[in-house]
Amino acid sequence: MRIAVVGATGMVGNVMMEVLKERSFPITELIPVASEKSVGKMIEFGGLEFPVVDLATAVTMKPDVAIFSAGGETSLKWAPRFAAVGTTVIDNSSAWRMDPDKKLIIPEINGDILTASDKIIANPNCSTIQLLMALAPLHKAYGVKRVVVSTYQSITGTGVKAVQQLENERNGVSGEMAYNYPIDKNCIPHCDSFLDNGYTKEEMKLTNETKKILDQSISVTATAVRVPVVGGHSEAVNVEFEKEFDLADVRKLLHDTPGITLKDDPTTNTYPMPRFAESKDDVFVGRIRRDESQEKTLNMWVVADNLRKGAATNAIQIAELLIEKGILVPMTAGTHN
Ligand code: 2RA
Repeated sequence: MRIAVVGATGMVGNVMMEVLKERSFPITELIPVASEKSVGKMIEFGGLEFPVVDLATAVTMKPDVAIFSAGGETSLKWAPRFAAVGTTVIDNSSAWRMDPDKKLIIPEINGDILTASDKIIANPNCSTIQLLMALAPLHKAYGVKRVVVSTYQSITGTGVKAVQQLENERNGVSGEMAYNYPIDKNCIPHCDSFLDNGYTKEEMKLTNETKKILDQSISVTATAVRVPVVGGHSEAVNVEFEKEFDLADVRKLLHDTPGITLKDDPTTNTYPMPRFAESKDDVFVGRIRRDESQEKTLNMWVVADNLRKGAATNAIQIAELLIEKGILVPMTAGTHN
């Protein structure tokens, strides 16, 4: 498979390469794509070295699949150009997520709707992926009616500049600011930009993407907060169901769901934490307890590495599913030289 990684030198791009290697994705040729300043740089992959190219060059190389993590503007402009030469695009930006003609996919939840006509496929937002991985099995069993979610989002969701800002602040060094305020010893209730309704884009992604992927009837209200953490995003989730539930059944359901690891035992101080989710692909669920203030409602705590299942791994799992379904096949047989 000839695969292009667009945004190869960025934080998610690097994780994508790691995950492709870890999962032995069937690659015959890697096409690392980045901005002009990185063109020509050699990227090691599977014992070989591949030169970074720019977008225009990458399109002419006709990759079988291109996984984008290079911002919405780049996706809007270049995804259609790759699709026009036969490439299947899996895009990690928000550009195509709410496009009515594009599919928004978490393989374990709605991967079965993919068809050969899907040439641009959207990867959901990281906080949506981990939330819905926990909600999907419960929705099937009890019908989710309403979700109230507060997120505690890692600075890695913002990128290298934010990680550098925290490091500088901890070392007492001044430097470029990724945020309007210090992030060290602070929480910033502002992820992405504000909208007219008083929510941020990040908060409305949770609402809109939940409706598109799981069920239009589900009500979601979110508060997205940036915290000085690097291992992953955490979410405090309050879920009201249509039907009554038994807590033991809920725990068993989550325990038995592929892609979910239950870490839930207050007697041994067992619960998920981002520090221990880092570099793992599962979504970790714990602190499951009935909401005693309202019937048919529970609270839970959901943690995942936002760069892996929240971005790179989910995108690569989509590509793997397309291969499994016989939808994604190499455009040119044999190895690419
Ligand atoms: C964030 N989910 O955490 C967004 C983008 N990765 O900032």
